[in-house]
Amino acid sequence: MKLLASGKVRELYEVDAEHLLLVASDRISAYDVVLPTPIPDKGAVLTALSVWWFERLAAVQPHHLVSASAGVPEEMRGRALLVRRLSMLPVECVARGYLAGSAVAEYAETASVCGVRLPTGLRAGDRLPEPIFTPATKAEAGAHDENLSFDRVVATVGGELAERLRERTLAIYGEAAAVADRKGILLADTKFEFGTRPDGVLVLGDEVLTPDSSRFWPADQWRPGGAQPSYDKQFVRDWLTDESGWDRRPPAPDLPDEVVTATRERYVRAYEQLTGLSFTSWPP
Ligand code: Q0Z
Repeated sequence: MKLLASGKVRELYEVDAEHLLLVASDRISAYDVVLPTPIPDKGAVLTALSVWWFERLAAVQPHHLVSASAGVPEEMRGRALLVRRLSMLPVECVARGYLAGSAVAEYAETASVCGVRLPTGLRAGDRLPEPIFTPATKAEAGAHDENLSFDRVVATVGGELAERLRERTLAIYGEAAAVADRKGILLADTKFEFGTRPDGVLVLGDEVLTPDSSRFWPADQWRPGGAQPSYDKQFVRDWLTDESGWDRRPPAPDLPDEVVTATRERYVRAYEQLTGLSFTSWPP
């Protein structure tokens, strides 16, 4: 199969003119660096989560998923999705319900994020008065995504499509955040990518609502006023900053077995807590 693209932790292959294979690896990144130690089953857990969300959200939004079983090569089973090939829109569609990540610094400087005015006095980790659409560019490999004003999205894809992207992003976020809430998980923010089918229908693509595309916070540990513990990567970050002596320049050190095992557990628990399913039943 022809490799079309590779990211830090996943690959995209061409299957035929209408289909692609989206393959998630067990690689993990922290502080922008891919670590030398894989987390067993991470790719499968993220793939399983994406499938669960696509199926759960299908009534709200058409998606690109075709199959996680038929048409997936044996050696990739469980961590690859056969998807419909789309014409992707060059905008990362981010929804935020809480103040975190790149929004914290932008808010500190401008009292707004991507041109959306926010009340003064918010702290990192605070819930926003209502969820906001904060689009970003898709940066080239190695670079960081750059936040965009809504006007820049209009200039890129046109007014009608820009409005639809904002409306769809906030609708999907609202649905997903309500589902996560009921499971004791706050969906602080999430990133979607959309594309269009040849018939013009707007379709949700890529991976969705995974820990790599979203911030999940355990609701019972939410303490606004600073950075929140990450559901999945906190053991890795804590060990890298407090124990390893690493200076944050590549290469990163190998992770100890206890950190690997605890982190795998966190990914599996996130899947099981959100879906109510046992990960031992994956792949289908
Ligand atoms: C996704 C990405 C990477 C994995 C393009 N259904 C689709 N049709 C056309 N293109 C895409 C999709 Cl999902 C598409 N990406 C992001 C990059 C590894 C996914 F390097 N890029």
